[in-house]
Amino acid sequence: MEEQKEKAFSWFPGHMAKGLRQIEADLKLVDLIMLVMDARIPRSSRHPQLESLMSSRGKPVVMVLNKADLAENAATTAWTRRLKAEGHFPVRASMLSGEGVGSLLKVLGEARARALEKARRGGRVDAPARLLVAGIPNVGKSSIINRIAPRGRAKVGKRPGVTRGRQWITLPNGVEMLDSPGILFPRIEAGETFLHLAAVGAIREDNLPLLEVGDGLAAELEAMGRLEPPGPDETRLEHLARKHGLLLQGGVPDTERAAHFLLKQIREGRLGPLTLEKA
Ligand SMILES: Nc1nc2c(ncn2[C@@H]2O[C@H](COP(=O)(O)OP(=O)(O)OP(=O)(O)O)[C@@H](O)[C@H]2O)c(=O)[nH]1
Ligand SMILES: [Mg+2]
Repeated sequence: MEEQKEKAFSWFPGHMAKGLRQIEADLKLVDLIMLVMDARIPRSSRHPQLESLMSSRGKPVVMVLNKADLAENAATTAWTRRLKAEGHFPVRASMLSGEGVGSLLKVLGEARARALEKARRGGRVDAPARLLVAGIPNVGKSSIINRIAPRGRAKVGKRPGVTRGRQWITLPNGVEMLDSPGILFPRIEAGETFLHLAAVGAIREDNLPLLEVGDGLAAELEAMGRLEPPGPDETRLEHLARKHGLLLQGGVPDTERAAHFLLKQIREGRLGPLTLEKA
């Protein structure tokens, strides 16, 4: 039990606890929040603590279902519909194709108009619209800023944890965007959410129990009919290793490399559009 607890906590590094406190403070400064989610896992990429902080502040939240290019089209449509029905404001987006960028710009334009109106009512001439971009690691927060800002300068990278500190980026049209480091939940129980966060690269691979995660995801993909089942005398990872020639000396299947290979295939969309969580 104690060991289990420690395990669950070890996915929440100190800088993420700090990140959440920072966001709590930053919420006071902004007019609008972009909660960036991963369209492949719209359930697990939400952030309950972050959302309750946001709703307690009463600031409008736009839910960006990013990486839609990697997700199944119909599934993303179903999610958009469901989130709307629940009273949210979802925008499906891809920073690869540029899908959704127009909608996000429109939202920013409206926020700017509201900020101006508020400033004028207060007797001032001008006021920028301020916006916080937040979400779990590696969902594309910085990429969104770079797409929107004409001279985007937010640091982007394949691994989670690329953005270390908060950074304001000023747009020429009177909008200021605050990039924030990705944050996870303090407790992620082993199980589906954990597997899915691992699959989309929200958790650093060197923090993962690679064999368990690889086997769990292989089982899920197999059940979805997206991965060939193993033979009777081999495990899923052994099968995958043999199939892709990932062998140790003596022809022994390298299950660790097979798990790494599978994760990489999922993350990079090599298995085709894939939505792990359906609406
Ligand atoms: N296929 C695809 N890749 C994307 C998309 N958006 C971002 N990426 C890639 O995802 C990776 C992470 O992007 P970032 O913008 O650094 O993500 P982030 O949320 O700022 O990550 P942290 O700062 O680490 O929390 C990069 O390799 C991006 O090129 C998208 O819509 N589609
Ligand atoms: Mg970033």
